[in-house]
Amino acid sequence: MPSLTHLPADCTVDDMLEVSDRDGGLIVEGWLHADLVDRLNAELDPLLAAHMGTDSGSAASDEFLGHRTRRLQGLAVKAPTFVEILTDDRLFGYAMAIVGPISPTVILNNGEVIDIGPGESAQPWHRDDDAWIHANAPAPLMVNTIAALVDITADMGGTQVAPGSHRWDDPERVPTEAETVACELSAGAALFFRGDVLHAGGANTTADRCRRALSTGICAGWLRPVENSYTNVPVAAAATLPDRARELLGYAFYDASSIGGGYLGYHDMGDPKKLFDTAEG
Ligand SMILES: O=C(O)CCC(=O)C(=O)O
Repeated sequence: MPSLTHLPADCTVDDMLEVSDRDGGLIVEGWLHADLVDRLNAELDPLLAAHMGTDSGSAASDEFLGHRTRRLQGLAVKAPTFVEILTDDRLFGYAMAIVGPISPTVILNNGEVIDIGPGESAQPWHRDDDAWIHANAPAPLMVNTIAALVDITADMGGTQVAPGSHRWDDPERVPTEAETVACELSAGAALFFRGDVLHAGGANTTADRCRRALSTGICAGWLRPVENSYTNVPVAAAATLPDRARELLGYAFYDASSIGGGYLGYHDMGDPKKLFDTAEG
């Protein structure tokens, strides 16, 4: 049976890249400290309790997202502890190393709590990169992480992964059960994977346990992300955040002139960072 490599909490980005290149994904134990997980969960508890279900306006999208799955975005506003995760050096380093060959900067694709409830069925196998079907780039368009906010067992809907599927020639190939792993994660551990790896949220066959996890996806700076951070985290909220968080939320100019590319994301013909200039600065 295939497996994913577990790296210790103090692993380096280079350690992660070595495994990621071979398998497409890996697990970092203890990526989030227990106190951070506790703080984030305390912020999320009332939001998830009040959750009304997903109504995206598209039946196909709702089916994909899951009728028994509670999802939350806009976390930099709703659950400020998320900003500590968003600005993590290793997440940034992993994303830049993998997406950097096709983009000088990266932005947040999605910061999303995914709470898979009892009775939820498994998602279809997919690659995150397939959100942008015509991009056809020579490197992954994004990386994703699924961090466990509770202890996650396979029967709660642990993420299913097909290790090595980033190297498959046939884009239509569907993994057999023998080619897949259902990730079991201790609270605080995180699955890291490239956007070209086949994966899916698993079925939750338990009677009463929710699989609470945080997906933090980072994509090329020139893409339209899954999450609309400008509406979810408007300017006034972004103004309170650290520089890296703002940049990852898209409040930064994209300049690819050094690699023969163009300029994107002007605010009023300038760098959106000017929005945050202080009178003194
Ligand atoms: O929840 C998971 O484990 C994976 C979710 C996922 O792949 C998605 O929603 O696109």
